[in-house]
Amino acid sequence: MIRLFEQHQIRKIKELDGIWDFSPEGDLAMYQLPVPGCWEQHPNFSTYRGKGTYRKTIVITEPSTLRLEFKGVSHTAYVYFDGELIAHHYNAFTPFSTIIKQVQKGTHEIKVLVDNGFGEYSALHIPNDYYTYGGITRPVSLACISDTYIKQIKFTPSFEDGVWYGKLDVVIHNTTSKLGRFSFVSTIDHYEMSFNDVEVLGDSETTVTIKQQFPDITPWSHKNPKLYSIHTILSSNGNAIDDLIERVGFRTVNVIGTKLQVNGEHVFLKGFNRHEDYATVGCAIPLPLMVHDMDLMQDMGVNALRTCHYPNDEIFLDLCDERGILVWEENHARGLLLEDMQNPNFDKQCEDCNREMVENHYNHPCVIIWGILNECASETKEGRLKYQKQYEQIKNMDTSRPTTSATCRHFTDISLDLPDIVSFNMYSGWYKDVPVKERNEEEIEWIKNSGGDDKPIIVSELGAAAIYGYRDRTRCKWSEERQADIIEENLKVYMNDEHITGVFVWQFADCRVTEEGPWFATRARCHNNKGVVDEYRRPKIAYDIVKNLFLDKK
Ligand code: ADA
Repeated sequence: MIRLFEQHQIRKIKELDGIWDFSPEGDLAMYQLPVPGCWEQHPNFSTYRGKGTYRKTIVITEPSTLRLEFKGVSHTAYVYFDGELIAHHYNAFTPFSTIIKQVQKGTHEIKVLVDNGFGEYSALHIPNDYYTYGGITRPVSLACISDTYIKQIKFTPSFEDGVWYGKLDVVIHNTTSKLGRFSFVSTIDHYEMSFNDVEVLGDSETTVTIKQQFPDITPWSHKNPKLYSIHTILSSNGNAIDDLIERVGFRTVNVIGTKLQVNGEHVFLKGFNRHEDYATVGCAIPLPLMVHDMDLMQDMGVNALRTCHYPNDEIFLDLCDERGILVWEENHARGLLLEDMQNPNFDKQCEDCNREMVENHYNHPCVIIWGILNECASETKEGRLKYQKQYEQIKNMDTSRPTTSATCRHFTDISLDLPDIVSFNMYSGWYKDVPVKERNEEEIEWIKNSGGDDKPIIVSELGAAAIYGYRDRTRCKWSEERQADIIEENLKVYMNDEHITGVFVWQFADCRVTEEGPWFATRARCHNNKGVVDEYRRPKIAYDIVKNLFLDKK
């Protein structure tokens, strides 16, 4: 499944989910692995870090132009079509696609060389407090497209002088060498947005922008997540040649002083940090387990989610759109020191991730905040310049959403003036036995005097670890009782502080961490054990503590 809704009625598309042949580097043995899937779920590869090759043959029934899209390959992919390299992509958490022209009728081979290794060539996937899995971990689709097709549409809602507007950008890609003239019609509810004469030069893209009023639509909100399908049909000489269906919502997100507003109303975000990680399937979480996670989080009374620390599978964002969950989606980075940020590949790999994240997830009404660079070197001058460059890149792509970054550079951060919202990670009671309330007051005072004054403030992480099933009446650290106590004390302080507009518990579920690097020493079971449920989604005592506090907070 690519999305929770059909995206085409004219374009012929099929999903390449299923069983692919797989062989690890240097091994002639052939395995059959599921796609999407992590190779770690096979007992021979549960800790395999390196390269492997996936293969699948396809049959094309007539000469075609093909569009091959991967929603996620972890973490580096080299894609070959009949032995010819047609695409390369770095980063497990963003999609990529490629056009294959003049494909003849017959049988063809798709081969994907996948690498989840660590090294200087990978600035973002590094040994870390989460696991970098290996495989074609998100869905794959193959479409037969017309030589000129709809590359993407972007829909930007706005509310001006009491009326809803929609700005539509339609990107048309002409893969032929000749200039072409086209028209398109986009329908959304009973409204039409059309353009009758679009000229697209050969081998180029043209973007057409239309803005119009939508007087009687229903806004999208947490309480009433009203979605609209927008169906765009591209025509040439009066014949429909391609189409694209997207789902959108009419909502605005604004920062007004210290307040975060959705549709002009102040919101207090109550949510979890959720890694894409599940005991038996790794990061390739299928829909039923995504829904299970969502049901558990909503049972605990969330209205928000932070996609720590990378862009999520778009199916999960579809689910957030449908359930009215307010999402802080962030680029891929966790805890990179300045020396990590000085990796020669860092800037480009971040730039690519930012672009792919915003371009592909732009239309989701659930995404209300773009986050970057969790706990990276924002206390350094060189690091600040990198933060500044990435905030600017994101704002150049999207001015409709505020930005933020979760810092842990307490009292030393020199970048708090850059984002729209200031966010900090705080583990009072776990890493440091400090009084939560007093420590929070110190933090807020420092933020206000360090560039964060008159901005909304979010506690982007708070929590403690507990080993599932470890009960101890001494309530010692690592017991479920102590985790519940620490989370309870922290939530009570932050949810009753007028300076704070949101909290994200770290974390929803226990997740696997890498054995490489220092993490094994402080991460029993090679897991980050700060979930309120374990990796099998078995609830700890903290589950009901969070549930009671979130449900009580109106
Ligand atoms: C940091 C980091 C998280 C996780 C957490 C922890 O705040 O952002 O990814 O590592 O600490 O568990 O200590």
